[in-house]
Amino acid sequence: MPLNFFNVVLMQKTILILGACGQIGTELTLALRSVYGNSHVIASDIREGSKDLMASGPFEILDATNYAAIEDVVMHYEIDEVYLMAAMLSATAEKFPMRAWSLNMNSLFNVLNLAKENKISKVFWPSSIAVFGPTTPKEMTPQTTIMEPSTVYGISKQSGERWCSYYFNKYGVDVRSIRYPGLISWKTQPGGGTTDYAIEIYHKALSDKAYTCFLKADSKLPMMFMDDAIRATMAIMKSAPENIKVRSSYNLAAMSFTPAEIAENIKDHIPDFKILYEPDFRQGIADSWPSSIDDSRARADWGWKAEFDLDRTTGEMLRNLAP
Ligand code: AKB
Repeated sequence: MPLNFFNVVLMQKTILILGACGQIGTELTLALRSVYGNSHVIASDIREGSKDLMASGPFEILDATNYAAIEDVVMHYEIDEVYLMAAMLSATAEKFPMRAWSLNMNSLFNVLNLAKENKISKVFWPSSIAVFGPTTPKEMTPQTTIMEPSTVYGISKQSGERWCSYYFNKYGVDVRSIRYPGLISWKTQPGGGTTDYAIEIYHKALSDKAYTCFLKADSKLPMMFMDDAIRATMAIMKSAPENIKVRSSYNLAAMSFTPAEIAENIKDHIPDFKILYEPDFRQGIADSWPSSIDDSRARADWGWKAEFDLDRTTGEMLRNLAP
C-alpha cells in the first residue's frame, strides 16, 4: 500500500506511560513524543511533572495500582503500548516494605492483565541489577545466574521478572524488560535509590565543591547515562518479537565505577573538589549488588551497545547542571 497521510495516521500507535514524572519517565516521555508525535504519547502519574513534560502533550492523573482507572484511560485513548515506569526504589523500599511490594507488584499485574485481555498489545516493564544478591557472581554477572536478592526492591523485581516470563509463556503477552543499572541524569532528580549518589555528587560538586558520600570509596556499581537507557528502552520495544529471546529481563551495561573514581573524574573539571565518606544503611544494599554486568545477550539479540563512558557522562552532567 503506498504511504499517504491517512494510512500513516492509521499506522500510528498510541502509548501510555505510567509513572511519567519520575527520573526515567520524564525523559522517556519526551523522547517517545519526539518519535511518535506529542498527541500519541499519553503521560500519567499520581502528580503533575516538570513544565517541559506537562507542556508537551496529554497528561492524566493516574494511580498505577488502580486497574479500573488505567483501563478507562487505555479505552479512552485507544492505547496500544504501556510503559510502566512507576516503582518504589531500593532505599525507600527498605523503609516501607509492604508499600513497595504493593506498588511494584500490583502495578505490574495491572498492565500484564490488560495485555492478557488484549486491551493493549505490548508492555515495557523495567527490572534492575537489584534482582541479584550477595550469592551472585560479582564481576561480569551473567544473564542467567544465582539470584537471591536480599532487598525488598530486589525481591519485587525478581518476582516481577518471573511473572513477565509466565505471562509471555502462558498467555503470549508481549512484555519486554531491561535490568537497568544505576541511571545518571540531569533533567529530573532520582528518588530513593542506592545509586543516587552518582547524581547528587555532580550537583554538590558544582554548588559546594564538596560531597559526603553515603557509600564507601571502593563500592563499585554498574551505571549508565540516561541517554543510553532511553535508547535501549526504545530499541528493545522496536525490535521484532522474534529477536526478544529473554522474556524475563535483559542484563544491560555501560560502565562501572566506585565513588573514589567518579570523584577523581570530577576533579579533572573542578580540581579543588573534595569527597568525604559516611556510609549508611545503603552500603548494605550496594554490597549485595554486582560490580559489573555481562550484557552480551542484549547485544546479540537486539543490537544493544552503550555510547557513554564515565568521562563523557561527567562532561555532560557538569555542562548541563552548570549555573
Ligand atoms: C536503585 O538504586 O534503587 C535503582 C536501581 C539500581 O534499580 N537506581
